[in-house]
Amino acid sequence: MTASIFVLTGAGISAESGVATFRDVGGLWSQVRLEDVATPEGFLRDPAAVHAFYNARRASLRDAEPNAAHRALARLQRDYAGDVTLVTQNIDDLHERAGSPAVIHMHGELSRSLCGHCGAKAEAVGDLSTALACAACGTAGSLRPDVVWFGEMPYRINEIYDRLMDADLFVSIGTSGAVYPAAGFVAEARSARIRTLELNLEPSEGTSLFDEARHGPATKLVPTFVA
Ligand code: BJW
Repeated sequence: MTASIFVLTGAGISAESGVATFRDVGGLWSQVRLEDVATPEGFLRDPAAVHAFYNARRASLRDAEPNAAHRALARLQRDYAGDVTLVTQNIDDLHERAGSPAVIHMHGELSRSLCGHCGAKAEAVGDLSTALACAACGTAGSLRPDVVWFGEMPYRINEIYDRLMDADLFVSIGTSGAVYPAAGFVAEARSARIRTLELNLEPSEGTSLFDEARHGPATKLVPTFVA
């Protein structure tokens, strides 16, 4: 039987597309406090500042292009005979633009808005601001980026665990392993005797838990893995 593959990606896979990571030197968390921009409390305190942070990232994403690593994973999803589950922590759309047919965005998507009042989700066309009203319920000032902040439940988590437990191989690409629950996937895969492989620029926090770790840029490592 053909092996099932579960792939987890993080900010490192988009780094060579010019999208900033969080915890690398010069990364986003050295420029802004995560408590201010990536928590529900930060948004309540200063929604305009949080909108400005995500609007700037949405605008710079328009100039970014998928790289060889995104394209290799799209090829794997299309051509591999077995199941390939692609879960990303990234809120960019570079996997989709590279041609990936199915992507689970466990931390949400920059291109979408979420109404804090009625829960409606919509395409975020242009900048979000406190002046906008929700198209579904009409509440003014209720829109936020549809992303998962600290203290919130990642999306589709039960489906993710089900797919992880069904896999024969867990591959972690471009993530520091600092943020749960994704950081715990390697330990859970190991306890279920699923083979584990890390592809990352440098050893992640959980590197010793992987059966195998290859270190280098994603645009080199991922195409080699897929070939
Ligand atoms: C390259 C490269 C190249 C560079 N090639 N590689 C104590 C213990 C355990 C847990 C907790 C705890 N206290 C609190 C928690 C929970 C908390 C948490 O994990 N906190 C930690 C800080 C400890 N987690 C949560 O609150 C989560 N929710 C939750 O737990 O709900 C309860 C629950 C219970 C049971 C089951 C399930 C859930 C929610 C977390 C939400 C995270 N949100 C963010 C922001 C999203 C929106 C946005 O983008 O702004 O998600 S934070 C940020 O970190 C973002 C990322 O997706 C996430 C992970 O970052 P990532 O992708 O790993 O990036 P970096 O920068 O850290 O690493 C990049 C890596 O790439 C590096 O290793 C580089 O070397 C490498 N790299 N260039 C290859 N070219």
